[in-house]
Amino acid sequence: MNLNEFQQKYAYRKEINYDGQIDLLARVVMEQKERYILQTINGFKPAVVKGKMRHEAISREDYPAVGDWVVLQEKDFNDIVIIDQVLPRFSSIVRKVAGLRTDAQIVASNVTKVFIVISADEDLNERKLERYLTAVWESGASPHIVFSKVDLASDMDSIIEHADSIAFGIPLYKWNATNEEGKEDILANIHEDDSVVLIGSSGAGKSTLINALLTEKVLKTGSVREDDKRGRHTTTHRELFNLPTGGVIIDTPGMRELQLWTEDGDTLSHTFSDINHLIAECKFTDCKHDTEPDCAVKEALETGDLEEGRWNSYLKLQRELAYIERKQNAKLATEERKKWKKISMQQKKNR
Ligand SMILES: Nc1nc2c(ncn2[C@@H]2O[C@H](COP(=O)(O)OP(=O)(O)OP(=O)(O)O)[C@@H](O)[C@H]2O)c(=O)[nH]1
Ligand SMILES: [Zn+2]
Repeated sequence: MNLNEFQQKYAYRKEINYDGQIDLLARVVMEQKERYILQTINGFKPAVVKGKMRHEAISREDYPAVGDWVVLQEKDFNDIVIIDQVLPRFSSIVRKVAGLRTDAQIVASNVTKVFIVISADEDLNERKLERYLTAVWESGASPHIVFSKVDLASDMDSIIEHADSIAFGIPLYKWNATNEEGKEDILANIHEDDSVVLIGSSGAGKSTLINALLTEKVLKTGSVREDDKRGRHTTTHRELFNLPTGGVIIDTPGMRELQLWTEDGDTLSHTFSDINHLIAECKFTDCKHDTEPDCAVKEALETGDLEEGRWNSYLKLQRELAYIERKQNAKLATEERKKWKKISMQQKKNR
């Protein structure tokens, strides 16, 4: 990659707040026991953090994580490069590590979109979906839902309808690995500056989907070759993959363990299926739970069956969802305008 390409690809990304030397910028594509592989302007390079960073680190979060943008210590690097600083994270997927005190391990950072993969061959598990959604909102990324195995679904329409009722306008996709139907739809929503992760139950079809998105050329079993000091080749399993159509997919071992705590109901407290059930009991389907008669929510608030605080956090989540949706719509509108501008410019040229 030459400097210009590198600059095009990385330097103008909105989440990076960096105005230093562009060729010192790199991204962490793998981490293993404080040893890192970086994607640099000169290709993939092994790296370590500078001594000062190690001495000053208080928690695991102070160390680089896969997806991090880092600044290198010096320009002319050859063997092992030194990481001088980790740029502030735009979002992070965190796994709580049980120990003497709860430590947080960042399993992926600077993620823009999380695709929640759910198998369509079984009934939708509301609580599980809500937990996943909450985990994604907490990370700072925005959720997307992929229904996999649609070839095995008995009633796809009702699953979509059901999901829509829980996931309020979050983008939904249908994916069938047997004929790759739905792939273009998903790829069209992973843009040049997106960093995407997939979460979901074991067996939901995440690996299958990742492989399909990456295409045969970049199969995720593919590894990075790097030269060590003696010029020998060593191979390492990468955890950040460039999509041929732009954007990257991050798939770390920690992501796989994430599903364990997301599926364990105790670790997340803000799930709202009880409220969804209440709302279903309101007399009017478009009840605003304000002045309407026979409002199940107001009744539950009065009797204390529903806590005020819980209702407020539900409303907050809804506002966040609405905000993201508006943002997404605005982005779509901008893209649409750009497309039309391009077309009309071309037409002028052709005149
Ligand atoms: N019929 C059908 N089978 C699928 C589809 N997608 C995945 N599978 C199968 O489902 C099984 C599990 O898929 P994986 O991609 O390994 O699932 P995973 O989510 O990566 O699972 P973990 O690695 O355990 O987290 C495999 O046997 C796949 O071949 C699909 O769209 N249709
Ligand atoms: Zn109501």
